[in-house]
Amino acid sequence: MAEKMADRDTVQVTYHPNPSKPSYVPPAGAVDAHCHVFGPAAEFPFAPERKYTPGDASKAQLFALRDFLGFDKNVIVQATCHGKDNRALVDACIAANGKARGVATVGEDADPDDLKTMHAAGVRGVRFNFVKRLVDATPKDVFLRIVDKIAPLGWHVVVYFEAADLEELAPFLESLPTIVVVDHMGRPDVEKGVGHPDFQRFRTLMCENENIWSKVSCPERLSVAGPPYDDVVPFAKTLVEQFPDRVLWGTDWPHPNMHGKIPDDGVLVDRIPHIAPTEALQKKLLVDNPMRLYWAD
Ligand code: 0GY
Repeated sequence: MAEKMADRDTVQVTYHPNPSKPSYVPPAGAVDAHCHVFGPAAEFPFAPERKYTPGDASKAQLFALRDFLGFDKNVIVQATCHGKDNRALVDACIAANGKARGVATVGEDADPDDLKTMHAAGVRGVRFNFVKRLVDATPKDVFLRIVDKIAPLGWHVVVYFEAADLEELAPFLESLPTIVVVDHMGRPDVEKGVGHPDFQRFRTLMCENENIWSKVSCPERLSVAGPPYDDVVPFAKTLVEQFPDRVLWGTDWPHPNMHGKIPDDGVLVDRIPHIAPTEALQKKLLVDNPMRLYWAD
């Protein structure tokens, strides 16, 4: 299901001005493992090749939301609107004082010294984006050369793609030597149901490749029913129960491109006990798994 894109240069503020306080209290040390910072544009301009222009969403706002929702740490993921300019991400990671890690976007020409500097700031992975409305295509051999550069640092690869593209992408994903984290469960079409061959293909991919993880995030993007996103729960719950040690959860704040359907972050947090019904599963999802992947060193 494609998000509706606004005109490229129309500034879209896509976060709730006043999210509700969730009833669910995350375990101590919980990590929001998928969120972004945007700008401020005056300090960190958006990329000329961007496909949308978000409103500023600063590190201070992100950290305030983290505390308000009962989380302890963030994994900040480079969004396409900043292209390969990771300065806003690195700035936020440094300012978080050990409470944030980052996933950057780099090119095959990335300078090894710059990668080391990013590592020191908290970057632990790179993101490869295959969503056609967000990026122009990058050849797979370029991605493989990037992997050659980042793998020695112990970094992993985060991939974002639509369910319809999985069949074509699977051999590439299976060839990657690092941990591979799939954003938003590979964006299933929730109207097809968890039993559909498309979602089975995704489960099989995870079954057969122990290095492939999934974020069980973004019900607000995938839902047809709308809040509280009950139609997405079976997908996330299936993955959490089948792969409890390879799932991550994130708010996706500030929800790029969700203009018109801006989610309440408190409602998103209150979905967690529905997708991870036991305290043991919640602790793996929110603490143990992200700590192992992002805070091992
Ligand atoms: C997300 C989703 C989106 C955008 C980006 O990098 C991005 O621009 O990730 C989207 O529009 O689906 O994961 O935050």
